[in-house]
Amino acid sequence: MPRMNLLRGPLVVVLHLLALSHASPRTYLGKDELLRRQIDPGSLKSAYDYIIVGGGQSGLVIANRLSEDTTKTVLVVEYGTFDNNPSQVEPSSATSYPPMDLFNVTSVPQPGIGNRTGTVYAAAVVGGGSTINGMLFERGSAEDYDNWEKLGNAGWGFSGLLPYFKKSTTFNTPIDPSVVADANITWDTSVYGTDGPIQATYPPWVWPGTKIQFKAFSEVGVPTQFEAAGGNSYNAFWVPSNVDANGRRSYARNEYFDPAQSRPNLSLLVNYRVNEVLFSSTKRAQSVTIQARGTANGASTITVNANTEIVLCAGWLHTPHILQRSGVGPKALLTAAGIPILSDLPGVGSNLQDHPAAFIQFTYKTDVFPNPSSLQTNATFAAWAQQQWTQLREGPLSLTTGNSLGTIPLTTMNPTGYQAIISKALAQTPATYLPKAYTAEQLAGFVEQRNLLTASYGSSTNGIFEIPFNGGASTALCLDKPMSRGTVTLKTTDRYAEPSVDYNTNVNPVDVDLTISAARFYRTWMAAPSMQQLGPTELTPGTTLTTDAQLNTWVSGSMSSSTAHSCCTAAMMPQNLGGVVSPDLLVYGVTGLSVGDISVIPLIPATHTCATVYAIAEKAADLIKARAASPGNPGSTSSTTSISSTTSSTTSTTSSTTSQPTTTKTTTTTAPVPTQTHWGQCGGIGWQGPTVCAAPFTCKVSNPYYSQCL
Ligand SMILES: Cc1cc2nc3c(=O)[nH]c(=O)nc-3n(C[C@H](O)[C@H](O)[C@H](O)COP(=O)(O)OP(=O)(O)OC[C@H]3O[C@@H](n4cnc5c(N)ncnc54)[C@H](O)[C@@H]3O)c2cc1C
Ligand SMILES: *[C@@H]1O[C@H](CO)[C@@H](O)[C@H](O)[C@H]1NC(C)=O
Ligand SMILES: *[C@@H]1O[C@H](CO)[C@@H](O)[C@H](O)[C@H]1NC(C)=O
Ligand SMILES: *[C@@H]1O[C@H](CO)[C@@H](O)[C@H](O)[C@H]1NC(C)=O
Ligand SMILES: *[C@@H]1O[C@H](CO)[C@@H](O)[C@H](O)[C@H]1NC(C)=O
Ligand SMILES: CC(=O)N[C@H]1CO[C@H](CO)[C@@H](O)[C@@H]1O
Repeated sequence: MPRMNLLRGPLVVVLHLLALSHASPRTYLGKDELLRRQIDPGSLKSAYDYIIVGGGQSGLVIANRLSEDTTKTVLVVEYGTFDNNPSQVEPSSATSYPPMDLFNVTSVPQPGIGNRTGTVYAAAVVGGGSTINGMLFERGSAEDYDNWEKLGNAGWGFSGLLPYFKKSTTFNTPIDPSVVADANITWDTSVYGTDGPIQATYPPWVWPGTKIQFKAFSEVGVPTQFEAAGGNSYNAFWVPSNVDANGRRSYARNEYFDPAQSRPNLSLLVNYRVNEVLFSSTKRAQSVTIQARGTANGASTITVNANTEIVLCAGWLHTPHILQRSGVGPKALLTAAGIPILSDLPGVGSNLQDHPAAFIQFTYKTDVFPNPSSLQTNATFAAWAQQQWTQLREGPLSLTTGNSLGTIPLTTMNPTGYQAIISKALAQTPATYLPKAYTAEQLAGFVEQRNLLTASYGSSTNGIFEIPFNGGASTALCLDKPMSRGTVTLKTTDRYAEPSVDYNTNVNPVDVDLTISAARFYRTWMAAPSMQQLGPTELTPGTTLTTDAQLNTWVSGSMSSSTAHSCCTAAMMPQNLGGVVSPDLLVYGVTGLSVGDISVIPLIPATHTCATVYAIAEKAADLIKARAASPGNPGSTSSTTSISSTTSSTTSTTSSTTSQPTTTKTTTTTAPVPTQTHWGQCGGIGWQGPTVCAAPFTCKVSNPYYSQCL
């Protein structure tokens, strides 16, 4: 049992408060922090050595590292602004995403899941996804990254990335040894860095049911890893939260930007959108056009030059969108939009992957106390939990989205059927299930991916489905290695409107087979001997649904497209396989332009993506520094242009610049109301809540990780 300090007296409380104040090396949201280095557009310089497009998670990492060299000037242009709400660094923020920090986009109807649309998760705030995410700080398995290397990317396997995972992170000993001992939480500090910016640890609470679930996993062939972050994130394991010693969010803004913000050579401009990258006659990326947020299409833009390199970090949704607007993308699409083609790269905006998830519901007849439902059903317990948190920063409210995962190999989930699934995948004609626009090169690239994916389906050291658990009975079953591929496409009639997002969720029937395997395996887990003390009872799909056809119907009605892990839309792969960037992250067909964000991932890893994005960005910064230092670098001479305010009809600031006239159409996007509400479980944070709400309350689902009985 985790500690229940119900009898803890006032003296102990005071001592803890003292300890707390001594243990807080950082200041949060104080005067200095609010006076951010946020430059006025009027003080923009005509040129910077580096322009980073997007001050999200990866953009701030790269900005910090490049501005370590005091001879270099760095400008970051970010569409969002600062979120200074103190609640945004509290654990509870892991599960409530403020709409003001997100783009308002909904996917097109998804035929693979009953034509439902889905919420699109893309951050629009300084710090990007790291400012609003669930703080589950997980790395993929070694095989996930080794597959990237096998797709033609030397240096991007697990051993190549591990130094960057370490460089970005510090693991702190959990503050409550009794919780650690009781729950048998284990870790290996050697896979973490000792002075990396992002702080990670285990919060001082574990729901007692979690231990039973770990035991039950071991009874159905899923042993517990001692430490997953060293390349072993398959089977069952603990995952730290990216929080500091006081349980507060540790993220790109406070760990990478704040310490660097006083550097005179680093400038951040917020509330500006990068419209296009402009190129010289030799196709060297030369400048960006930027436009104040909230102004209509055709309003004035500013052109800022980059002497050395422009780095796209606008995320999976907008990095391909900006490339397409800039004339780098699929020829047919650009032609339809009237955009001159600089580099015909069909892969820009395709290869979209995420972890779609199906919601499976059980309930426990004889749950242990306390359990996640206790926060809803027991006012005394809820009051105690609140007191623990506000006075001691301990107890259940210290949890973010959760700290334990099962990431299950297919060979374990479906030992008698996995070979048939592999054979089915390999027998498919790839074009049947891929987006219609796929070229021969892209099809060849997909076949390479499929070979690696099917090998993973047969591997006992790589997970195919994630089962997050925290003592609750229900969960989201997350498909870690989908075969289906989606697209992000510029709207040809309005290139500044949000792009069209088509996940193509489950269009490949192999993905449905995998999900059915996961649902059946969940039943097996719930039937394990140790689980019987809890009395698990299935609610959905429901015990009467057993055949493939019946479960197929359930998957179609239950699955949703995204767990906010969208990626891979400017993939690092050879150009003749449909790739967009080379292993040094430079965009094919032009010079002086690179991508440093989650878009470059070729194959989605079986993990929540935040830690991986830190590693990618750290490695990107090293690659960018190295090429600037090498004598062979073509260098840069944006001699002619200086900053110039322009209107839509005169965006061309130099004759050598290929620019696209802006349209005069006003962008007014009214986001459709998402119809997809099949996420999460009811009542509580993360995966911890009960399944059913006691009358008169009903379940209100807010986002992938959060629902409430209201
Ligand atoms: C709601 C949510 C919950 C998540 N939960 C978890 C979790 O618990 N664990 C985990 O590991 N991962 C989680 N993730 C995933 C992880 O946070 C993201 O994969 C990661 O932050 C992506 O980083 P990025 O740098 O690629 O993009 P982002 O961090 O999204 O940065 C892109 C930035 O570019 C800006 N931008 C876009 N277009 C333009 C433009 N035209 N001009 C200027 N700026 C522009 C955006 O405003 C944004 O700030 C979650 C993500 C979300 C959104
Ligand atoms: C999304 O909508 C919210 C209002 O719900 C708004 O505050 C926010 O600015 C919008 N996001 C963007 C990127 O426009
Ligand atoms: C989805 O929409 C398509 C096209 O409108 C239609 O043919 C199909 O029957 C629909 N599927 C479902 C399950 O409603
Ligand atoms: C604790 O977990 C480790 C694996 O991480 C396992 O080897 C060990 O047996 C566990 N100890 C107990 C008491 O369960
Ligand atoms: C409610 O919580 C209190 C305090 O933790 C506990 O003593 C009591 O047994 C709980 N009641 C039920 C019905 O579980
Ligand atoms: C080019 C430039 O502006 N460099 C400055 C970067 O910041 C350092 C101090 O951190 C200054 O010394 C440099 O002059």
